Amino acid sequence: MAIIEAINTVPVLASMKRPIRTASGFIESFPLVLIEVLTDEGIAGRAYSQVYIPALLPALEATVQGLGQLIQGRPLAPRDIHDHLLRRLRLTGVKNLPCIALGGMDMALWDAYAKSRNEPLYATLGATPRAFRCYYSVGLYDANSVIEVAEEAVASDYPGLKIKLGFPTLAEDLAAVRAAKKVLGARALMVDYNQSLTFAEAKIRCRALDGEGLTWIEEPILADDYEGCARLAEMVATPIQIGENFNGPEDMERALKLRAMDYVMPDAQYIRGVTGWLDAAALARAYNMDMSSHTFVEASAHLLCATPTGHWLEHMDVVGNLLGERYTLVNGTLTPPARPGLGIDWDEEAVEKYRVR
Ligand code: SMN
Ligand code: MG
Repeated sequence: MAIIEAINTVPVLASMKRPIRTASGFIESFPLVLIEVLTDEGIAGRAYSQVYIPALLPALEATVQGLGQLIQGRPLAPRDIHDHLLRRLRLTGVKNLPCIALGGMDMALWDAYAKSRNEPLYATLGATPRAFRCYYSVGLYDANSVIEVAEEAVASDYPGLKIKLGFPTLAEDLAAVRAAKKVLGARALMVDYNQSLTFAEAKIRCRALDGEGLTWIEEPILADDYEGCARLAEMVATPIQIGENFNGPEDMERALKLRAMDYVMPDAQYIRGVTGWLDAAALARAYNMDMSSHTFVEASAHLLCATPTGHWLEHMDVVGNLLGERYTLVNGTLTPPARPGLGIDWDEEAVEKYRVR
């Protein structure tokens, strides 16, 4: 079995086609740490971690490098390494930066492992490739500006669109929803409050949105207020969606036990990479709950093929400008490439252009 020889990192600020404005923050460009795991057999596993605030990018890179020191010299066995790191980090805890650093590292390790078997990741996971339906995920747009992004979604034949909500008034939220629906017609519309409402305000707004035929209402209140989410899910007919902030499958299990949501959408890094995702997919099957992805388009395209209750793929193109070969949408669906591993191949010139040091 190959041995891990080195872990290299490159911090970048990836430009986005459209910056992401949410009711809880603003992402102009995406702070990423590109992670490369090199083995003694010359294999390079590639993935990335992302943090939403540029000022935290150095801390994330240092955390990835710290984890790298803990795994150098070990055999390329992603599950063993995952468990080793959880044990070594017991005193520190694996939440937030350690969690997303581990998640990105895990994805790079599985990329290397699949490459060592010369097969795409979906094949290593025992799955066949599927053309997964995608929704176009954008930021906060009012009743006027949302028309353009909704038209873009239709023009690219996305079967769904997700917009952010959380304007100062409910009337503005409803106006944006109705303007988008007018353009979308029968296509799906999801909304995302990014944890911006109090429970009292969430009761008012989610009930008011109930008649709008939305596919889901995402993170209306604080992501870890599972009891509050469970109460909302009981009160509101529209499905409540959470999951991008689960730090590992353990958080997901706690939320599931409380029936905190109708749908679940783990984030590939926060759920702790491929290893964590597979545990999460098993939980979603056990609770018979539809499971969607959150960002990390490239890894999610593979992982959803190995997810029994796979639902939607969130299409937010974070690294498209850095890739040598993009993941192309076909009629609003995405199929993982048949290239070995995740299929991520950085365009070195573009990486140089966006790197921050
Ligand atoms: C989101 C949050 C942070 C960065 C990108 C996207 C959002 C989503 O919660 O679900 O797309
Ligand atoms: Mg969200």
